[in-house]
Amino acid sequence: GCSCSSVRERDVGYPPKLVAVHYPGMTQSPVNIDTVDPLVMYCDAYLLSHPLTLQNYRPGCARRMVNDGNTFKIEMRQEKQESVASLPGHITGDSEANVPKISGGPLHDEFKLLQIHAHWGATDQDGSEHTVDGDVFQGEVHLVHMNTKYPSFEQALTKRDGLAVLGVFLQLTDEGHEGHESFKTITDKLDSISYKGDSVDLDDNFNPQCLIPDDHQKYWSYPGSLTTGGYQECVIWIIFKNTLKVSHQQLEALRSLRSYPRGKDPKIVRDPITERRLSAHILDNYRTTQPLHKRRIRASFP
Ligand code: 1SD
Ligand code: ZN
Repeated sequence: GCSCSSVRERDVGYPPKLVAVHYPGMTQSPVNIDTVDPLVMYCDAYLLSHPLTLQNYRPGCARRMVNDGNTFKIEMRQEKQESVASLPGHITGDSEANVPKISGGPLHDEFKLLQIHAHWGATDQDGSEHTVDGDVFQGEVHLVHMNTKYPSFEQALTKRDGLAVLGVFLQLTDEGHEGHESFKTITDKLDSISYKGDSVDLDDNFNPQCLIPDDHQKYWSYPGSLTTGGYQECVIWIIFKNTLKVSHQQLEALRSLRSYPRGKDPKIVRDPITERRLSAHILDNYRTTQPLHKRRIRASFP
């Protein structure tokens, strides 16, 4: 037999017959971002000379926010008829040309924003998917973009450069803080999507730019996978160095989302020590870090 397939089998624990090109393998996500080890991390001059560009990140591009039982999800308008009519500074055009897009940096094509969601923990000790030098943050927002050169999301899932996901860490600030002003536009609405299947229309003021941290030219990038579902290895990850600062109340608003539909209350399971509700809420919806294997991580800054 081929030795590489037995290595893969040992590493991921799947029978070889299930190992397809895009099946969970050697480029899984999330990972720990080791900023110290020069065998892992390098500053890439190419990224320094090719700025990451965000286009059409402006109000009016989001349609609604839903509770899908695993996270909140902000869905973007994709179609012509979904455009907001002639509001100054809002998306008014007649085509996909006005959908938020990213390009530059590590990306060789244009990628359009499909949806935004987040991952968080049951406590402040957990939450983010990626870690930095072993440090965990309290949450992580993902802005999921699809390569516009592929005709469908399903096709994109089968390509190494099918998706580009921007990752933004949510970091708890000190006590007594109102929390991040723009993240508030999300957390204030979570009350109205308490149950799985609930959705709320987003007013035309929601601007995804509010989730992009200061100095978005400082980021790490590496090739990886989805962190849910089929774990397809189709993602160019871009993780911003700077974080969004959030309050305890804002984290609690995330933790109060329920994982079951209205009226279908499950038997509440409580942790015997903390008495915290375990099964009823969306908690710890992050995947643990995966081996880096032969990958290196590029930094866009020295
Ligand atoms: O968790 C999301 C999942 O909800 C879905 O959005 C998927 C494809 O868009 O992406 C994953 S993730 O890898 O962005 N966490
Ligand atoms: Zn995600």
